Amino acid sequence: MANSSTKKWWKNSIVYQIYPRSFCDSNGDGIGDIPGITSKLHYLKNLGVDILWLSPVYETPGYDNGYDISDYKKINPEFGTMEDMERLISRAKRLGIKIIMDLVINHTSDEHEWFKKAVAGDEKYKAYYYFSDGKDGKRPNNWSSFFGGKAWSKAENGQYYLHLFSKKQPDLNWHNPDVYKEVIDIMKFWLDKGIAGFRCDAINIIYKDSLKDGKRRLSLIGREHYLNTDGCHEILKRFNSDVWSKYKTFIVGEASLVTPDAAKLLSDESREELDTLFFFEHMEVDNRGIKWLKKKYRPSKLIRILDKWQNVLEVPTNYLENHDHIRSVNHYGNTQKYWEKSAKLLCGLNLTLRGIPFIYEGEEIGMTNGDFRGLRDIKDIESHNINQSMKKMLLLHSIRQRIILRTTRDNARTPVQWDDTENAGFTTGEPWIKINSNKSYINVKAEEEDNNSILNFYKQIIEFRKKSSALLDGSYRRIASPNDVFIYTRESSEERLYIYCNLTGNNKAVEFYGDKIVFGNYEENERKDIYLKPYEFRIVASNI
Ligand code: TEU
Ligand code: CA
Repeated sequence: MANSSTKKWWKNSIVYQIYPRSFCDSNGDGIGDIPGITSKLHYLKNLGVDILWLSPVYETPGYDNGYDISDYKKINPEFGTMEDMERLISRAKRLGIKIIMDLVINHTSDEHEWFKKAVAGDEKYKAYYYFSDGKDGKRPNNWSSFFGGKAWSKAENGQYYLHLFSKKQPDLNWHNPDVYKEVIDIMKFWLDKGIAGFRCDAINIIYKDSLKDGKRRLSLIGREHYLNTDGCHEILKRFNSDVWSKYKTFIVGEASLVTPDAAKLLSDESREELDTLFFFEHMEVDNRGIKWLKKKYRPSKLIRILDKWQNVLEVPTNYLENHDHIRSVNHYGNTQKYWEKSAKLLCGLNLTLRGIPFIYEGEEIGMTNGDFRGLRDIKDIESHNINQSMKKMLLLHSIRQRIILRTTRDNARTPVQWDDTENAGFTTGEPWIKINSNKSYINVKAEEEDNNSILNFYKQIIEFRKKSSALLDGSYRRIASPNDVFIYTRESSEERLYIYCNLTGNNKAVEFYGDKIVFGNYEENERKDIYLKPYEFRIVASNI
């Protein structure tokens, strides 16, 4: 029997998420690709990354940038070939970097063979999806989609089909054992190629208990029929015993709308389902019911949420950014005067909480939201759908534009800024989406040359973390502190660290714990009753 530490080989890893389309373009077509990723492996190694999570690289018509898969065993030709993928896996392996892939199994593309056969009338494949004649010619139920609008559309065969996301993404029917067999086979196909696990997309909504009407509410009508169902738990347990345990994988699930209780059921070790999961509550800290309506961001609320989740999960994931949300400096920091300070603070926070830190491409150089000129620069299917819904509500163009530009997922999907040249070193061609003009000072090259840069701060803190038993395996405890300052300890049998995070742009008076400052962009301070400067981050060690 493997003991817990070999079984959890991933427990002390740093994970870096790549959105391949926006990472690095090797052939000048303006689209990031797999050889582009391979060319940056040394950069990632240098940063201290242990695991790469690749957003989908499978064959796709690309309506949701690869989250609409048309063939799970082929590579999107825009990204390269299977040989390119195999080369990436083996080069990464040589550097000691593991790769996990995105597994999107709530739905396929409507251009997948299965769906095409289904629409053509093949009964076997019709049973892979949810088709229905509807009620008196109307939709089968009142469910709404995650991307706005209704969750049912009509296929060419005249029948309705279910899609919790866009109509280009029909939901798979997880009651069908054939669907299970197909997915097991896909997972083995990739694990046999040497990948180390999966990030399971939208995993807690895959199994629909019933297709009854949902309770009326502001968003996601129908959710009580598919969120964290017993059927979903059952599938995860079977994935685990049939595949994951045999390959010693690392499995992280994306679990939207998850509560602490539901999260424990999905990821506590004894349940043998997911290894860990992404919760969303901190991303929604400033939502007013739905993500398109915002209220003022309050750091104290963020602190409460993060503190709560630190105590929920056995191995939490920590993330402040991904391809679905705005950039963290825009969300929780400051993009003006305190851009650099606040990006470093967020780095410190993300890398010193208990659990596995996830860094999203570009976060390590403090990239900011896209500087789009208008809706014409926006590519995201979700934004386009929402725009249509708001049009139906007769909202003016200027209002729709303001709402969408502030929140669109494209904010995090602008190309990684490698240098300050015309296309930021991302491509020699025409980029698929607008590059941020702040590439002139926010870019990898400039930050590599500056010892004091955000990028070098990441490197230093990753190095610090790798040597610290308190950060790797220690306990977590919050300490009472003034509003909007997050102070916590991380403690192992060898060391006790006090972590100070001032989440505001003001000076804050705090009590001084511990003995000596061991990390931070501080200036020398008094020992007692010290002031934290705006967005200051520091680590203080105490002798134990
Ligand atoms: O997101 C699923 C999800 O739970 C959504 O709520 C997500 O937060 C969405 O972006 C709302 O704005 C996953 C992927 O991360 C996303 O990129 C895909 O578009 C989606 O699944 C469909 O596959
Ligand atoms: Ca390319």
